Amino acid sequence: MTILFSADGFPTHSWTAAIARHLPGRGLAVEGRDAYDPATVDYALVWKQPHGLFRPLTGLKAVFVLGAGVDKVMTDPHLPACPIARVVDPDLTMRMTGWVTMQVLAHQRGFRHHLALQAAHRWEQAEQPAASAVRVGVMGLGELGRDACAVLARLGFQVAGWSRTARALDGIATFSGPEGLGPFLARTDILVSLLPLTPDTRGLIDRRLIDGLAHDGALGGPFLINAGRGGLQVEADILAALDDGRLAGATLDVFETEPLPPESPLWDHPKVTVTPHNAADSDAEAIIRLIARQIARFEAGDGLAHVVDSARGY
Ligand code: NDP
Ligand code: OXD
Repeated sequence: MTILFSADGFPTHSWTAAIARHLPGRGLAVEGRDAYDPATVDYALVWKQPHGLFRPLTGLKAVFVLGAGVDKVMTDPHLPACPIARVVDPDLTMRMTGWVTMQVLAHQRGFRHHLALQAAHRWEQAEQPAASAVRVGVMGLGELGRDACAVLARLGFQVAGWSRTARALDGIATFSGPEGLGPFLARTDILVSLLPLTPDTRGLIDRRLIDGLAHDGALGGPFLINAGRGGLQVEADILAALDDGRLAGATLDVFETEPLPPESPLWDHPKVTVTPHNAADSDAEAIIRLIARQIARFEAGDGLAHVVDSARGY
């Protein structure tokens, strides 16, 4: 019985320590560090695994993705037949909601402008529209999008959401499908993307989408916040819209290429805030605790929660 851990870029020590604490008495192999017999691996814990990793794992019972987004796993040409479960955890959701709320408030309250005034030693009180005058639109009404909507609505924003299938949420205007996208964008001053990357969503945040946003709102122009995946956005279109004023600003946590290359114009753009794909950081303790609960359920015959639908790709 072996647990295989394959998460390039994760601090191995804290993750293997959490595995030892929450899944004691099981064999553990770290991909790239330990030798192991592939036939003995029953569970694989992965983040951005090398494609082909699953192929020799003939006894694999389940795959646990160490994050919420599964795009890298789902594009592996040799996906196993066993269930693939992803992270849905209050710790991750809370981290994302905190980041989204911080960025929405920063745009509504003109935070970048205040930093510039401070740097210039200037005491100036710029006008700030009320939250109730600002329309936030959240793309993706899943585990993360729904929580962000609820908190933003509690702060007084006019909140709407967009999803693939129709959803009803208390106090939130909802839109769905390709036909719902136009009306959703047309009432949005601050667009928040919390979508998964799938063949349907790749490149969605492009010139056409930006032009569909509200340009008559209380903030003087629309803002974009993307914490979904970099593959959702066309960076050349975002830069062009920032430069000619069709976008008033952007906060990006995810990029077409990660790490964001040092020469990217996004780094120095005066209207752009960059964070390094850590809107919701993966906490080893919280995630391994979740996976230990999942394995206990699975071994008791209760099946896994949060299994990825391979046809939908998320
Ligand atoms: P969920 O699977 O719970 O929700 C996904 C939402 O997106 C659903 O509402 C779904 O619609 C909607 N959706 C999917 N495809 C489409 C489409 N073609 N058109 C319209 N809506 C669509 O995911 P989570 O909320 O848990 O996570 C969302 C994403 O956030 C992850 O996939 C990941 O990429 C990203 N993420 C980023 C992190 C970061 O640190 N930057 C951290 C964690 C996650 P429906 O409701 O109809 O199914
Ligand atoms: C992600 C995550 O999907 O960190 O990006 O969970």
